Amino acid sequence: NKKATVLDDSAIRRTLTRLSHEIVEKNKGVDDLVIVGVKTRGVPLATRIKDKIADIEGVTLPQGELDITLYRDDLKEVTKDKEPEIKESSLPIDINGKKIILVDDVLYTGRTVRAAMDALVDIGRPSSIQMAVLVDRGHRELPIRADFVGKNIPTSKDEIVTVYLDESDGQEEVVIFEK
Ligand code: 3GP
Ligand code: 5GP
Ligand code: MG
Repeated sequence: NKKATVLDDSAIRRTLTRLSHEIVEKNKGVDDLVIVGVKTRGVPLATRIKDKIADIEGVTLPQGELDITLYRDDLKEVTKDKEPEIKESSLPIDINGKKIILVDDVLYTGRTVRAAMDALVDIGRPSSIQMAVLVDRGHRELPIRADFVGKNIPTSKDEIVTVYLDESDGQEEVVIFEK
């Protein structure tokens, strides 16, 4: 039950370009940055940001990924279920002293990010963890925020923000659906 397109292909491209510039600006360059995508759609977004930063700064950052399992049968029951847990992580380098840029498609309750932060500090001691998301749909249940937000989309809990990316879906669009 489609309600509205909130980002089309050019809007997604421009948004990621802006986020990439913001990341470089806020960090005064790219020293010690490591890009980490949250599976699944955080991963292609992380790759795109890494590529854009390479265009901007001439440096290709190390990239890793985290696979966080939600243990949810019904996505509506996000909060009633168990906490999300790390299933797998793949990090290319020692993250001690590194500035981690976590990348995900949608930020909602914040529980996935919390699990991701847990995993990262288990693995090493990054000097900082920053969060970049394409869409912040609100409804946080933890004191977590993103440092870099593509678009704030105020949603009701009955809505679903669906992110389609070429790499996984063969199209580029962010759409709001009514459940
Ligand atoms: P992703 O792999 O692109 O991150 O959360 C697991 C998957 O379910 C996510 O895919 C996400 O796109 C999709 N999803 C769609 N709507 C919702 C929702 O309302 N809540 C959650 N948790 N996931 C959703
Ligand atoms: P949180 O843990 O913050 O509730 O949810 C974050 C994770 O769940 C993200 O990885 C995201 O993919 C997924 N998610 C939560 N809500 C939505 C949503 O409305 N749309 C999409 N596409 N993903 C969502
Ligand atoms: Mg995601």
